[in-house]
Amino acid sequence: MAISFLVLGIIVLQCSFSASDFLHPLDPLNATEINQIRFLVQNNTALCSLPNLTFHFVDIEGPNKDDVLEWLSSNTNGTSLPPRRAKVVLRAAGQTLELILDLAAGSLISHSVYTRHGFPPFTFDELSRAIKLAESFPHFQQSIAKRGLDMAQVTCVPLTVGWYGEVVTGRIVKVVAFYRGGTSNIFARSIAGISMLVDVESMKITQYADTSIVPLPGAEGTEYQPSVKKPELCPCPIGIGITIEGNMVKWANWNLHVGFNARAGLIISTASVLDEQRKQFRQVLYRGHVSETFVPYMDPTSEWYYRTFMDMGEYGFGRCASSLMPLTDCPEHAVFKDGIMAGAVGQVEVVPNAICIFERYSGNIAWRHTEIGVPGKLITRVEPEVTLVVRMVSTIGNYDYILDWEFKQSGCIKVGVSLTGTLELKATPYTDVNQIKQEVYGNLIANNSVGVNHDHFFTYHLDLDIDGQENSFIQSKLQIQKVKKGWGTTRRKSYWKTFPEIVETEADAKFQIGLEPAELLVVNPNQETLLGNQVGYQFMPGPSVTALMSDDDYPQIRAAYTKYQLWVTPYNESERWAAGFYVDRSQGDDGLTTWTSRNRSVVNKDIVLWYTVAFHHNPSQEDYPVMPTLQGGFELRPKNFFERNPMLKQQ
Ligand SMILES: *[C@@H]1O[C@H](CO)[C@@H](O)[C@H](O)[C@H]1NC(C)=O
Ligand SMILES: *[C@@H]1O[C@H](CO)[C@@H](O)[C@H](O)[C@H]1NC(C)=O
Ligand SMILES: *[C@@H]1O[C@H](CO)[C@@H](O)[C@H](O)[C@H]1NC(C)=O
Ligand SMILES: [Cu+2]
Repeated sequence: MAISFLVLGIIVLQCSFSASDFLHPLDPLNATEINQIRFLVQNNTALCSLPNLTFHFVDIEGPNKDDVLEWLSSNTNGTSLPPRRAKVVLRAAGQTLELILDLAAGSLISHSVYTRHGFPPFTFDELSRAIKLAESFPHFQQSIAKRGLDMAQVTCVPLTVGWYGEVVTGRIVKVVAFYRGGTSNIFARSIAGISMLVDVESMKITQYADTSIVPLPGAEGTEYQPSVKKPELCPCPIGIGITIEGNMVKWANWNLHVGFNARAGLIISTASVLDEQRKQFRQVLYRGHVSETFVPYMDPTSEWYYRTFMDMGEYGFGRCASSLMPLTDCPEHAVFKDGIMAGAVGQVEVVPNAICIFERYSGNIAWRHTEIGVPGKLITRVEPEVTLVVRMVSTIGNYDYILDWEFKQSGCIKVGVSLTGTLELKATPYTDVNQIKQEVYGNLIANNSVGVNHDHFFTYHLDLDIDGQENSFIQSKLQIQKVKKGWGTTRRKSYWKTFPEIVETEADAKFQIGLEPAELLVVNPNQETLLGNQVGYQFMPGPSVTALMSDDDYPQIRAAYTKYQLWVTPYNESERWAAGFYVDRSQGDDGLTTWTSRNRSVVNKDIVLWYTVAFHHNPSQEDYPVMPTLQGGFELRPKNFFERNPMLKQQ
C-alpha cells in the first residue's frame, strides 16, 4: 500500500508542477522564508537567550489588501510585489510574544508581549511530550495494571480543557487513555475513570486521579478495513484543463489563488470570474477559509464536561492536514499541492499532498431544456456540469473533516464540509439499551460504548468583493401580499413579494437564518447590469443550526458567535478568527461578538460575511466503527451579476 502510494504520488507530482516561480502576494510562506524566519529569531540577541523558545504560529502578515488588489489589476508577474512580512507567535519564559518580521530587509519590525486572555495553539511537540509523560507516569501504569491491561497497547490522547470561570494560570491539557488491544480503532475503546492534567510548559503532571473502573468496550467489530477495492480507471472525458502557476489556479472562467497555513489549512483568495460579455475578470471573493471550529460535547459529568474543543485555534486545521491519497481521496487527474508550515522550533514542516485540485464530472446537468412547441421539431439542449474542486482533509484526532471549494461555470461557488472518521466514544457498563437507568448523554451505539451527543460548528470567514470592495448586504424578505379589493377581474386573494432592506450597521447584521423566508444578498450598490439591476451574489445557507447551550454556560461564552449563523462586519485585516486569535482557554472577550459591539456601518463598505455551518450530532449505530460522511455547506450564487446565463457562449 505504502509503495504504490509513493509511486502514484511521484507520477502525479511530475505532471502537476511546472517549475514556475510565479508569485502572488498571498502566497503562503515557502521553505526558504520559514528558514529565514527561524534564523532571524534565533539570531536576535533579545530572543535567543530566552529558555524553551517555541514557535506557535508563523504566517504571512498582511499584505495590505489595497496593495494586493493593485498588484492584481496591474497584472505584474512577480515584479513590485507588496512588502513580504511575517507574523510569528512564540512562547518563552511563560510569556506569549508577538513578532512582525520584514522578510526583505531581514529585520524585526515589532515585538510585543501578549498579556490578555487565551493562549496560542499547542505545538505538536508539546502534545507528543505530554503523551510520553503520561505514558511513563508510574501511577498511570499502576492504574492500567490494576485493570489487567497491557501498557504496550495503551494510546494516550491530549485534550484541550476550555475555560470554566477559573483563574487561568497556565497552559494545560487533559490526557485521556484508550486501548488498542485487538483494534486500530483506538477511539472505540476508552479506558474510563482516569484523569490526568499535564502542564505543558513545565511538562509535569499536575493532577492525577483514578476514580472508578468502567468496563472496557470490546475490540470486536471496531475495525474498519481500508477499502482494498481499486477505483476503476474511468474513461474520463477530456478535461477543460487546469492551469497552475505557483499558487494561482486558472480553470474555465475562474482565476483563483490557493493558499495554506497551519491554522486555517486551505485558504482561497482573489477569486475572480470571467465575464465574456465585458471581456474582463470580475472580482468575487477576496479571501475565504474556515476561521474557527467548535465541538462541544453535551455530557456535563466530570470526565467529559470540559470537552468543548475549538480545534482550529487550539490545534490547527493545517497542522492536522492529512496527506491525500491519489485515486481515493481525490479522483484521477487531480493535481496535488503540499502544505508547508513551521514546526515547534521554527523548522520547515511539509505535509505532502495536503491539497488536491481536480475537475469534477458530477453527472449533473448544468442547464437543459426540451422544447416541444416548435411544430415538427423536438429540440433538446443539455449541458453537463463540469466543475473545479479544491479539497483538503484535516484529521483532528478521531474526526476527519473534508473541506471542499467547488467553482462552477455558472459563477457559483459551493462550499462543502464533510464529517467522517471515528467517534470519540464513552465507555459504559451497558450492553443493551434496556439496561440504561441513568442518563448517558447520548446513545448506546455499540457494546459498552456510548456515542455522546455533541455539535460541530465551522465558522467561515468570507471576504466577498463583488465587482470591487464597496459592497452592501441586503436582507430581502418574502412576504404575503393581499390582493386589494377593486383590482379588476382577478380571483386571486394573495401573492408574495420581496422587500429588500439594506442592513445598516453591525447590530442589525447578525442573523438567525430560516425563521422567515428571506433572500440574503451581497450587492455592489455602485454597479449595475445594463438593465439597471444592482449586481450581486446571493448567499444560500445550509440548514439552520443554532447553539443549544445556555448563554451563561462557559463554552457558550467562548463561542457566543454560534448563536447566530451569519454575521456581517466591515473588513479589518486583524479581524480574521471568529473566536479571537488566542483561543486555547479563551474567555470570550475577543472575536466576532466583541468586534461587532462597535456597531460599525456595513453600508457601501468592504464587508466580510461570517457563516457557521453546523450539525447537532446525536450518534447512531451506523456511525460505528467508522462514520459514513455527513455533508453540509453553503453556496454563493450570482444574482444579477451577469447579463444572462454565463454558460451560454456569445452569439
Ligand atoms: C456484547 O458483549 C457481550 C459480552 O461482553 C456478548 O455476550 C454480547 O453478545 C455482545 N452483544 C453484541 C450485540 O455484540
Ligand atoms: C481593526 O480591528 C481591531 C480589532 O478589533 C481594532 O483594534 C482596530 O482598531 C481596528 N482597526 C480599524 C482601522 O478599525
Ligand atoms: C447601531 O447603530 C444604529 C445607527 O446608528 C442605531 O440606530 C442603532 O440603535 C445602534 N444599535 C446599537 C445596539 O447600538
Ligand atoms: Cu459528530
